[in-house]
Amino acid sequence: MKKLWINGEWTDGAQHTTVRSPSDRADVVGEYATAGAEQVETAIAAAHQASLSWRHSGVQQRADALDLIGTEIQARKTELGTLLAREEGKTLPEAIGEVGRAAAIFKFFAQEALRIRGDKLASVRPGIEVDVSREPVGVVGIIAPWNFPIAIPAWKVAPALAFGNTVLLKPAELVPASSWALAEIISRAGLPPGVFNLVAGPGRVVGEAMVNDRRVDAISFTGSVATGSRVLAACAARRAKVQLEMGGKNPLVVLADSDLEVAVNAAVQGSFYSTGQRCTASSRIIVEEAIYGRFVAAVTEKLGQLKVGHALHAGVDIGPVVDQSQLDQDLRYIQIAKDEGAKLAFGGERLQRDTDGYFLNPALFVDCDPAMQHTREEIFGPVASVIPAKNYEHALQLANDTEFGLTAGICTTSLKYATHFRRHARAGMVMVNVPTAGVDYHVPFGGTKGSSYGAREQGSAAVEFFTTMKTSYIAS
Ligand code: UN1
Repeated sequence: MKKLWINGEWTDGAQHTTVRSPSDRADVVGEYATAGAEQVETAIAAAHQASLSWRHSGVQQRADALDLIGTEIQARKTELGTLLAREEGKTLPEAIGEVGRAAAIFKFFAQEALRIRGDKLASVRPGIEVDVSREPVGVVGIIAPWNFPIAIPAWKVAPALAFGNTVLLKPAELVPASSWALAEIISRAGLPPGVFNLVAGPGRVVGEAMVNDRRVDAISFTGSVATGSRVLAACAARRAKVQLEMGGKNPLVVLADSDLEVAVNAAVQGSFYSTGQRCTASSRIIVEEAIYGRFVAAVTEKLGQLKVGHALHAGVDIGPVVDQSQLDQDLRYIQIAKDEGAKLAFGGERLQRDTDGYFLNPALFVDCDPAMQHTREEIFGPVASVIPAKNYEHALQLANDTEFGLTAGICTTSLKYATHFRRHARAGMVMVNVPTAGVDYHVPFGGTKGSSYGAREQGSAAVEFFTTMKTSYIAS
């Protein structure tokens, strides 16, 4: 049984959960403790107490700890990637890549700890100086999703610690294993007790307690729109700082002048890799009429070459769906699309493999109308809808016709259209000739409209959320 890490001690939970691999239900990844009200209370009290001194800790101490964590993650990336692939179902190369990303994030924020800047200005009043500095927010509650079991915890935990906050990490219920492994590494990095706490468990126990407790100064959340909205309401009620990363219905525009191979790769990778379970996935592929037939034929051919199967098997391109309820959701939307009259050009059916897993053939719907429900709501699976566009202007209008605004992609060889799209796409991230999913770790991440709320994550933007400003006036 893997325990919780609270106040510098491995602690029993109130209950436990058995993690099974979505590639093979017979493969038990492990037993993980889950917190009840008592453990959450202990963790919040510990994080609060630790915050009183950790906020004054030296930046070299923080940088050293984060660097050590990053180095160990990197050294163990195959082992940790295997664990991640087993618990979440992304393929082994994708999982190892994600672990490498987590390592890089810790090393990046080790350096960022040294770059916390302030400002010094003359006061408008003679003989007075003004000093603007950044201070830790205090206790940060982190609520992570299941689709990036180590990278997302990393990109919230690392900046929180780098900027002097204490942390309560609640991993998604489906994927406690990677967070446990991360916590075990962090437990040996020399942080004082209570600075980092792993409080795995159900949202209604752990999440609820964190978002409603006055001792938790800030909440960083990635997950669904429905849960994000509840988190926001709870934080707003007690005026806690909050950042939310939620859904996407990201468009990939393919213009007639695009390089067909580049466009097909962007579409297939962006829509279906990681089993389409990314908030950055391209789920609406908007294609100019002049290239429509050739593009659909090429994507369909490419999908026929992909291997769907066990996440750990060599040569597999697409792993299983994460669990039964996500599979049910994917199949429900596939049925909705059929009922709405969208044409299924490829896949969409459950696949049987040697092991008992949630395998789904990627689904490509074509000739979709932008009013259809499946083209408007986030599915979070390997399902993409191709929508025809008359020309660039029409494609841009379709791209922006969504309540979401995370990423928006365009494939074109035209500088004019690429530039226009960059300026007019209503999204937080724009991709030109690259997939909408798959982002760098050292630059800001986040969206507009219904996709995100609050300060951006990652890169140079992370300091905004994880610090607060103090303006001092000094008369000498
Ligand atoms: C990526 O596309 O590399 O939950 C990252 C998600 C996003 C992360 C996507 N928050 O899918």
